[in-house]
Amino acid sequence: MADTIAAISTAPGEGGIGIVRVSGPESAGLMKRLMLSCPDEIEPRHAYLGKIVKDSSRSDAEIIDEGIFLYMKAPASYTGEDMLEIQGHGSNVSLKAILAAILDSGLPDVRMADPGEFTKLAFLNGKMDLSQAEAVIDIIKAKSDLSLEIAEGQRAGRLSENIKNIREELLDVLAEMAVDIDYPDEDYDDDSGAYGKIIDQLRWVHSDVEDLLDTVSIGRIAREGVRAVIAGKPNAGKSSLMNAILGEGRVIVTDVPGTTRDTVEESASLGGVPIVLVDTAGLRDSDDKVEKIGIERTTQAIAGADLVILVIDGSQALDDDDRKVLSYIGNMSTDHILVVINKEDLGRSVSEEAVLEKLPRVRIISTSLIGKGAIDAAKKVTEAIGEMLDLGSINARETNIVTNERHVHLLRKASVEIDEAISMLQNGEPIEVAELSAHYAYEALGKIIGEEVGEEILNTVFSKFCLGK
Ligand SMILES: Nc1nc2c(ncn2[C@@H]2O[C@H](COP(=O)(O)OP(=O)(O)OP(=O)(O)O)[C@@H](O)[C@H]2O)c(=O)[nH]1
Ligand SMILES: [Mg+2]
Repeated sequence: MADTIAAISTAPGEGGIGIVRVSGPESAGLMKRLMLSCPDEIEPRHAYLGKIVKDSSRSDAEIIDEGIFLYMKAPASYTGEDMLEIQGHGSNVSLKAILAAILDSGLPDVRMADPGEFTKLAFLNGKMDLSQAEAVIDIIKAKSDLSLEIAEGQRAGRLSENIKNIREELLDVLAEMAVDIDYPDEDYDDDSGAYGKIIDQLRWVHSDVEDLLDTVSIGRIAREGVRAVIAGKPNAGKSSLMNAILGEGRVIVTDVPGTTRDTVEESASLGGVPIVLVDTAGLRDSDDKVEKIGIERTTQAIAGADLVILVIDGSQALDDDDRKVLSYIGNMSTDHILVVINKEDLGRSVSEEAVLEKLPRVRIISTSLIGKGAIDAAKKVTEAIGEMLDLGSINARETNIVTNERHVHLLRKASVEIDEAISMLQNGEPIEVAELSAHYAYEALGKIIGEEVGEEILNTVFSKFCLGK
């Protein structure tokens, strides 16, 4: 018989309510043991209010808490097994006491759940496929509206459906290839050359896989956020800009050039899209030991940026330091550069033309980050970032966006194998080898939804879960 597993499912700490969850054949038995005056016939999905005790069979049963008992009968439950939820007050002490009462109940094979074990059971019992199970942890860990939207679509099975459709197309091609292997003499191909039709079909499948792979960069943004690095000469107003966007005095601002000596990271949301803002030490030639290290960190941050916001003090004509910074940024690989000509309130000594001369094709805005101007400036900058990265076009409600590293890896594998199958057929290699490649692609796609995955992969996937889910 299967084990009965139990865990505290709500987050540790104080809360209005807290939930202990149980799954397995002893669920009903545990309800009878822990609920004072529990009815003999328990109605599934009925909320019973009752006293929670260690052992209801004792006349002097000590009351731990009062709460709601909810019993769900297999297969109509999250895990597909019998389940019990005990909802008590959100106190660490009482929840631990309830869990201890379950584990010490003496009922057979009752044990503590492993992290993610409830969801693993749901997968093993066919309640959801693997990509849906993975979406459950993405929902729990979502840090922005966008990542939540993507995860919810995946949980609802939208990615799975997409993958299943691609696999079906591929299965059709595999069947045709098998016919060709079995009856090589039958010339049923059209005139477009041997295997013309099969090659066309494989191309369709390939482009479907590539469509999904095209979403990976947005997926990474949803997961990790856009990395926007604020760079520029000392005293240009970088930290002022960071504070303006965050709407708080997060970093120190002074009129001393070289105030910021280290990179400072902070997360924010741009219309639901996560963004990681990085304030940096001002770029200039320096002999100061600490400042030099800071500048080294600035250059590293710039190298890893999705977008660089270059802040220039517009009240003073460009000097050699400015020109150095402009050339430096101009040599970077990213085309996402936003130039902010700051200190507009002090008059304008830097023209857009002078900037464009060094940095053609960049977007330029001018700001004043002092006083009330800061709110306007922050708005201008965030709007420009949104437009530059085309964040408004992300439609996570209707399209699948691939965020999971495991899925990315498997999609890439499928793409490579299909590509290989196509070239083999084009080069007149035996169809058997091409079929093998197509078959590997089919397998790789299957692994996304959890077909043909081994215990090891399951363990890696579910070990990322928290206890009680
Ligand atoms: N007049 C005016 N002053 C500004 C503006 N933006 C920033 N300042 C001032 O310029 C000085 C430097 O601002 P910071 O934000 O610390 O500049 P920074 O680029 O972070 O400087 P470092 O950390 O030294 O590299 C401060 O005294 C700010 O108040 C602006 O738009 N107008
Ligand atoms: Mg600063």
